[in-house]
Amino acid sequence: MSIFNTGMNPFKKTKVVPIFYTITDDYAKYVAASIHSLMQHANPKRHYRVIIMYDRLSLPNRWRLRNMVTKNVAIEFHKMKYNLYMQIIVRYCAKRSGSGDFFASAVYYYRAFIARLFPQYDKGIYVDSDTILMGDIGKLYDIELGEDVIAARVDPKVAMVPEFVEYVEKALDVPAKNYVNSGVLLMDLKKLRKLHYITKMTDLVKKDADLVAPDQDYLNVILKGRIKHLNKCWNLQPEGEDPKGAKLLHFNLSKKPWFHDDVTCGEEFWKAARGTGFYGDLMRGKERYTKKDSEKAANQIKALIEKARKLSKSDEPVIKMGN
Ligand SMILES: [Mn+2]
Repeated sequence: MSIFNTGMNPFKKTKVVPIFYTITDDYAKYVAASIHSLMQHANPKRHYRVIIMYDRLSLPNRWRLRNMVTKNVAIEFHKMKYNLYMQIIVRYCAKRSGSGDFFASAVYYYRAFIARLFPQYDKGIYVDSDTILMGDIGKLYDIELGEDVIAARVDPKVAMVPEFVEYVEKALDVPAKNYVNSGVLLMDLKKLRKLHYITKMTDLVKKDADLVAPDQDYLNVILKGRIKHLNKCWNLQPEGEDPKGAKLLHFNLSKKPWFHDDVTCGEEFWKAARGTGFYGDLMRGKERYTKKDSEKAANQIKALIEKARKLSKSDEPVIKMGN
């Protein structure tokens, strides 16, 4: 039978699906669970490549992660270099950290470099480490972006907190109904390159504005009007949402299942973690987690809300795209 009468493009399906994670040593044990869940739901007929962008990831941890490789899911590492763009970001992060702002860490910005650092790919997926796959990530990759530059889910945490709604609308000039969460991104890397995304972002970073979720705020401002909205099943945040039909769980801005017992869908995390070499580390981490740590995490979220409240008082947007 000819390949031309199957109604499908036979070449498209054989394309490797690139999935990017960005981590430091602290995240290795969580990303292992996410990658394991990805492997368990991968289509055996397709090929996937997990690319871990990192800084300060020990050799033993790289070994342990690399050992997870399967027949159709490759694992690669990419060490971040401190080029001029990174220097701008690191300087900004150093200045902003210590203000209860746990987002002011350079690792959050690595996803912005994917298009520039990986010219061999035209399309790619970025996934946060605090996630568990419940379906085949290849299906996310197959979503057509059309004219849009990326696809992401409208951030459900924003609608839950009036201070956040006010913040994104006033301080960022982005309608709350359009503001997306950057924890799961389907990216047209060609378009991001053409846009010079990284230059645009560092130009904004240089303005040194105080922000609630910097990398995510920049993404929303720079790509305003050019973001396709993903179905919530691809970034389902179990705390306060019905997890039925979820293809990807994201433990975003909530109690983490690796620290707490009473987390919705927490068992899915532990199920995935059990198949990795990090299970013992995770158990020990949970045992060591104290009430004080838990209070600290809750206070960080409170501090973010307070910051959002303050910043939304400004008459002008806090950041704007320069002309
Ligand atoms: Mn996250």
